[in-house]
Amino acid sequence: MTAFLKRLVSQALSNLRKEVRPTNNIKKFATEATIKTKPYKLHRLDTSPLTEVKVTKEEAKDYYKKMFILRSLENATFTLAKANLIRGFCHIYSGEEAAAVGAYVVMTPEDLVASPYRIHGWAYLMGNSVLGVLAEMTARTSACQRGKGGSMHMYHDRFFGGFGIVGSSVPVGTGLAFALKYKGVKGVGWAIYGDGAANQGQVFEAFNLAKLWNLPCLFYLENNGYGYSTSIERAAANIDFYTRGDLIPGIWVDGMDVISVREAIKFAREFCLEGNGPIVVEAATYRYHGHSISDPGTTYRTREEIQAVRQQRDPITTFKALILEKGLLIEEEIKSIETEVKTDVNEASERAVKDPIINASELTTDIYSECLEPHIRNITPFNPLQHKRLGRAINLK
Ligand SMILES: Cc1ncc(C[n+]2csc(CCOP(=O)(O)OP(=O)(O)O)c2C)c(N)n1
Ligand SMILES: [Mg+2]
Repeated sequence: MTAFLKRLVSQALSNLRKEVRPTNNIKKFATEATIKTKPYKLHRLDTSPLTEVKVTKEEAKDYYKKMFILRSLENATFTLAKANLIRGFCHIYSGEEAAAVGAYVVMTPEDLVASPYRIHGWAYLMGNSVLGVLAEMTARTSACQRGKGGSMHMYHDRFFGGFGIVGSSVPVGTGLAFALKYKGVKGVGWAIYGDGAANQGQVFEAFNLAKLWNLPCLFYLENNGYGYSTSIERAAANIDFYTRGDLIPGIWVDGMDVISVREAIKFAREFCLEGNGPIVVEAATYRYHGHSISDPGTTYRTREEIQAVRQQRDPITTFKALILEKGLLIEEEIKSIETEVKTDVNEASERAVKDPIINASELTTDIYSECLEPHIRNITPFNPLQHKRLGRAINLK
């Protein structure tokens, strides 16, 4: 009898244990998870960024939301441009979200950034609102630079733009690093550039000075596989861009993986701040749209290629799958982030075409920081335009 009872009790306990045994469902409520990064490639470095890291629920939520905002912002940009509500140059960043968000989350307020013209995402991350960015392109009063910059030239407190001359963000970023070192500020100067820009002469001049003067400069290459309409293989004799700083160490990172980017950039920032001088980080990413809004982007690459990246390596869907699998976020939380972002971006997008168009008098406003001449010459000498000073066209709210 006792043996029978013992068996019964042991059976009941075993059943109970089965019920509370950790299952996939329980994993869904993790507040922190260990994540393996993608392999890095190194140039002139003995140590590597971390390959296994902790990611908290809050971080996962933040990165997912930021990437989703960037994608939604660009979807809205594309729609407005196709409807001719955005005129002129317009370069879409979709596909490259992990490269920006993974890097941005490591920055500190001391860092100063210069970037190329594909900047809507960076302009948002660096402090502008979605409305400010969209309205800058539709030339409405809510624009972040009062319409003076447009798609390629957006700025913020420590964001120096937005450079349309390919490669020119590199010497400017190097200059920012010089300024930080000169002033004794513990920050890093960021020179963000593209794979096309990487072949420019000024890049190597900047590399040389940065290494010679041991500047805390992070040369951050967003390699999206293509220049204007030319693949890296057709444009560069050496496509291992992370090795092209010569004596400057470099890291190659999978730029579609937000956590790997974060770790590579974390390592690179510390490297600079520890007095080791400049470093190159190459993030291998991909752009889904054509070079600009006027390029369908399918004459020099196949639709299948784009489709394959979207399906297999998309930075947002792969991160979503990872955080769901790790239990950092559940489906409902992801849905609620997406709904909130879509609503906000839709509202911003509507306002970006409803707010008043910027007055033409702005054309002669703030051309110089000090108006030495009261008037600006017009198309004829008889009707000069008044020169006005309103102050910095940077929206710091
Ligand atoms: C000095 C200079 N040369 C050429 C151009 C024309 N141009 C505009 S974008 C571009 C390609 C740049 O490619 P990449 O650096 O890879 O940036 P991505 O467009 O891929 O972001 C070229 C050649 C320019 N704007 N400036
Ligand atoms: Mg490119």
